[in-house]
Parts: sequence; structure tokens; C-alpha cells
Amino acid sequence: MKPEVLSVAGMPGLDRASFEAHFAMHWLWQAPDREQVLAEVAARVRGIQATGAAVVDATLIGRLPQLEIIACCGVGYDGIDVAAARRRNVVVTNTPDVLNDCVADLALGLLIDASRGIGRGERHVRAGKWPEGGTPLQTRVSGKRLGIVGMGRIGRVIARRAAGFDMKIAYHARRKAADVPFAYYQRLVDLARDSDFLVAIVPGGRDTFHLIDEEVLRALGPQGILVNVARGPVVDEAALVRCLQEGALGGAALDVFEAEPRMPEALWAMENVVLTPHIGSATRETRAAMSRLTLDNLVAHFAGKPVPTPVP
Ligand code: NAP
Ligand code: 8YV
Repeated sequence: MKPEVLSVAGMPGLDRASFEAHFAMHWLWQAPDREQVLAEVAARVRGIQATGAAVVDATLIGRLPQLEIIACCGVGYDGIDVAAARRRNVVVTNTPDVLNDCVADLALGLLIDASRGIGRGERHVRAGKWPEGGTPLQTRVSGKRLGIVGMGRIGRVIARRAAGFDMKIAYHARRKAADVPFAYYQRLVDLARDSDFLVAIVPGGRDTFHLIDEEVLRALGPQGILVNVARGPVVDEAALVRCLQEGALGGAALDVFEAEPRMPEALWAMENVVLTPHIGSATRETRAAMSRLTLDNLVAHFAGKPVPTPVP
């Protein structure tokens, strides 16, 4: 009999047929009455398939007495109560590395858009306004000072991309990385003060909640641009809006939000802000690789083999 797996969240690119080939899948996020589905299957579920945006809390884990594994289709797993899973000896896996390139590509794309005003120019042209005049001068990208908040798997790829634009790269993390040549800042506010662009690419969760606060945003300054491809709560969104409104921050490009898919509507009217709907990994190629790795973890676990990518 196929092990029963509860899918608590879906996303474009999740290869449902391949999951169904191996497991008896319960697509909870599609069910009209989720409570009814849970009540029916809870006693038999042995695995959960989640995503980086999904919440798997202690209550849900507690309702599944046979649960053995939570496989997250995403590298970030801040929505999963890993401590509660550990207490029950439930394995947690994620999808590191396979999305590094696409998330880094988007970070650079957002940075260039926010600094050069690509979206702004596009809106101007499409609105038929060009005959009345062009858009204002924008900010040069090449050769600028880039501060990267988080020098992990994705941060390093962002740095590699940025080096191609002759940027001066520095970073902040809790610890200095022994194997990168960039300047390390122990204090994020100092990094912000010394940067033209600040890119956030740290995990979400309690430790990084509002890591980029008003002081950091003001240190980045009226010419500075913030790019957030990490998690919404890493940035104090209310402070961000305030700084943008006052001109204390030059611009922002945001792929993630504190309460996505909602965001402060004040952002919509700002021409110096670029907004995308959490699409860091959203390419056909990368989503296929994430889906495959999530499945590989589940298959390995139920075959009694070590899972390829357990969370640390
Ligand atoms: P990673 O390899 O674990 O790197 C995380 C980096 O953040 C490390 O340099 C780590 O260094 C630093 N860090 C962790 N906690 C910190 C703290 N409290 N203060 C300062 N720095 C801290 O992770 P990754 O694979 O690069 O992914 C990073 C995150 O990107 C994911 O967790 C996810 O939230 C986000 N993401 C977003 C998208 C999207 O679609 N927008 C897609 C993929 C990933 P130290 O441990 O030394 O502090
Ligand atoms: C996905 C992500 O969009 O990997 C992550 O941490 O945030 C993204 O790749 C997410 O997993 C889908 O919810």
C-alpha cells in the first residue's frame, strides 16, 4: 500500500502526477472543506508535503499520530515548527541549492529595475505618455557598493552575479564566512551606511524578525535601494513605507511581504518601488527541480534510506 501523504500547500510547478505515482496523496489545500479531509485522513497520514510559504505548526503535527516526515518544497522552512517535529522524531527536509541561480537572478533583476526604472519606464510608455516627455534620470548600477544581508548559498550566487557588474561587495551575517573574500560587517547598520544597495537573503523566523528596521533603512539613506528576496518579516514594512514616503530611503524592490499576498497599498503608488509576487524560484526549470527533490526526500524516507536534504 502506498504511504499516505498530506499536501498542505501547492505551488505552480509542483509535479502532482509524480507524487501520486508514489503516494496516496491528499491535496488538502484544494479541498473545499479542509477540516473534513483532515478528520478523515489524520490517523493514517505518514508524510506532509509543504512549501516555503506553508504553515505546519505543532497543532497540525499533533493531529497526525503516524507522521514521519515533513518535506518542504522550498529552501525556507520558517513556517514549519521544526522543534515540534523533532520532539516527535519527525524528519524535516527542504530544497536547498537547486533554486540558488533563479533567486539570485531575480535579486539582480529587481535591483536593476529599482535603480534604472525599467518598470517605471514601461508603465510610462504603455500609458502613451512618452510624447509628453521621458522619465526622470535614474541611478547607475555598475560599480556601486552592494551590501548582502546573508552570505549563504543564495547570497554567494548574488555576489557572483554582482561581481559581473563591478560592484564592491560586502555582507552581514552572524558569523564571518571563512571562504568568501568580501568585507564582513558585524553590525548591519554599518553595512547599510556603507552601501548603495542592500539585498536581504537570510532565512525568516524569530531570529531575523525586523532585522532590517528603521535605523537600518535610514542608514541606507535617501539614495539607497533595498531589495528583499528573503522573507517579508525580515523587513519592518511599516518603517519601510514611512522611510519611502519621507524620502529617507531612495527605493525598494520587494518579492516578499509581511502578510503576503497582502501588502501596504501605499506601495502601489510609489514609482520608486518594484513589487513582485514571491517569484524568486518561479521558473519552470527550478520549480521542476524543487518538486523532484521534495519527492526524492519522501521516496528515500519511505524506502528506509537517508533523505538527501534534511534541514540542519
Ligand atoms: P542559507 O544558505 O542558510 O544562508 C542563510 C544566510 O543568512 C547565512 O549567511 C547565515 O549566516 C545568514 N543568517 C541566518 N540567520 C541570520 C541572522 N539572524 N542575522 C544575520 N544573518 C543571518 O540560506 P539560502 O539557501 O541562501 O536561503 C536564504 C533564504 O532565502 C531562505 O531561507 C528563504 O527564506 C529565502 N528564499 C526566498 C525565495 C523567494 O522566492 N523570494 C526563494 C528561496 C529562498 P549566519 O548563520 O552566519 O548568520
Ligand atoms: C517558493 C521560497 O516560492 O524556497 C523558498 O524558500 O520562498 C520559494 O522558493 C516557496 O517555497 C513556495 O511557497
